[in-house]
Amino acid sequence: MVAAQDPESFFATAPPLRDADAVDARLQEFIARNSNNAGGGGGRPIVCVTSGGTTVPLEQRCVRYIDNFSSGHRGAASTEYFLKAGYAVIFVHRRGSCQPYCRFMPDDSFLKFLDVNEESKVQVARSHETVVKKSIGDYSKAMECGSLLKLPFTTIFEYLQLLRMVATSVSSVGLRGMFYLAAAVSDFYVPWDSMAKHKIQSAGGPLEMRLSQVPKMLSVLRNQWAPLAFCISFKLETDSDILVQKADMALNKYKMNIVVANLLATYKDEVIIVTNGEKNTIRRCNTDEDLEEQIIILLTQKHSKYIYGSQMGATRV
Ligand code: PAZ
Repeated sequence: MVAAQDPESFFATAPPLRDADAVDARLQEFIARNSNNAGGGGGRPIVCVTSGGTTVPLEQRCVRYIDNFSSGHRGAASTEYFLKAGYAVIFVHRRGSCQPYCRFMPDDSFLKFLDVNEESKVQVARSHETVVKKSIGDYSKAMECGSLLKLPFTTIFEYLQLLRMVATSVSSVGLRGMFYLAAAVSDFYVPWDSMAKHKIQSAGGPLEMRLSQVPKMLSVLRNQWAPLAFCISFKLETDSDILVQKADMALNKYKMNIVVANLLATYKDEVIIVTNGEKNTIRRCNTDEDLEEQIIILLTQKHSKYIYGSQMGATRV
């Protein structure tokens, strides 16, 4: 493993984001529309939800890559509950990962929820009618209100460039901006300028590779890109003995407002919400429930308190 590059050289050497100008234009339009006071509504608070795992390419013309564990379910479900709570959501997600309002579709085969009727027309199977109707209704509502913007990434390079673009833009909404960083982000990577250009050949025997540390962008997010935003990061561990300690460390080192700590073995059923001086365990009672519903209720309450507290002179929750 090689020491961390500084953030500036990470960005200077990363392959530039494709269609960056078009993405930026959509983002600016989204933020302006949703933070606009016109119409007397006072605008919506804006949250950036990151979701899914980043990849680390091993070759510039990429055949092989290292991946991170994450289906994107947490980010997709959370997006739905943020929208329900009146937020505008910038959904920064891994291409092909779980999407809002599609979580209940069978993932093994779409054929399971389709039928052919007597007139040989394809229709939704009765068994899935309710869930499909509800999903389409909720999705259409979010799209009609213009309160959901989806920005896809695959690699660590794309993810961090998008995060920087969103953060520097969202900083214009100050206290009303939130970051909910549920994506599983690579800690190690191969810098673009030292990466093999073509497919690595196996004829040379075993592969030896040194990975560099990805610069710790949470500090940069907090200190430079969006200093006033309400920041929530996630901490996933496999060892329960170190989980809370690592979450506390992230809270203090990166000055996060909240860290959501979870274990690989139980992350669907239980999380610990770690704030300055407080630890709340949230559990779901049965598998039909979304743990994310409870998480978002708690976080949006804390965000409101943060806005109010900051206006009164306090800075942390
Ligand atoms: O995407 P998913 O629902 O399969 O998993 C969610 C999660 C475990 C990736 C998320 O809760 C999380 O902990 N994200 C941060 C991972 C990390 O520490 O890098």
